[in-house]
Amino acid sequence: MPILRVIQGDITKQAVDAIVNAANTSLLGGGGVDGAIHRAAGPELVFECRMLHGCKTGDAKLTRGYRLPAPYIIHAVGPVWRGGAHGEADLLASCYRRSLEIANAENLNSIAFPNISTGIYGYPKDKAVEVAITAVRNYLKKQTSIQEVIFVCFDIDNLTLYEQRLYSQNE
Ligand code: AR6
Repeated sequence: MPILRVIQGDITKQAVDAIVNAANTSLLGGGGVDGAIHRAAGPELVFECRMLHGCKTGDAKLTRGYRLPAPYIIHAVGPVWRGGAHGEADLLASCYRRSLEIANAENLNSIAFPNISTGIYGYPKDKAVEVAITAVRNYLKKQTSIQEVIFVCFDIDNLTLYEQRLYSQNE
């Protein structure tokens, strides 16, 4: 059974096979974790992103990691929170599932996720943690190359929510 872990930190520093970016549909960079990833990966990243012609909400696309310790970046586009009745939970779950599918297709072993949509896109953190962990656990029931999934929390609120949710029901 693959390992699920939570840590507090900066996802750009993680030495895993792929880090996931919380991108927007243009894939051309932005603020938050997206800005941090583009700064750390270097200017080559946006050149590769330009060739991808954007990405739909709920989907994800792969690039190289350039100057990051991680060799790959999976750019996922989370939903903007609009009250919860606009398919937000399905779209957020789809981000996690598609990212894992892409990692598996590349035969990767380890992947690190940020807390997609819980910053600028305003998804309530307590609701997002449920969607994220459920989607990842459901995906990992299948045969997959992935051995380790790390949830990298930047803020203490998310860290606390993930620790409660993962370590109270994991064992
Ligand atoms: N490492 C890990 N997590 C981080 C880091 C980091 N270096 N920096 C921020 N976070 P956000 P969204 C956390 O706003 O809500 C961009 O402009 C942060 O605390 O980055 O999906 C894109 O281009 C929060 O928990 O992404 C889009 O336009 C989480 O990352 C839009 O923001 C996500 O916050 C996407 O909004």
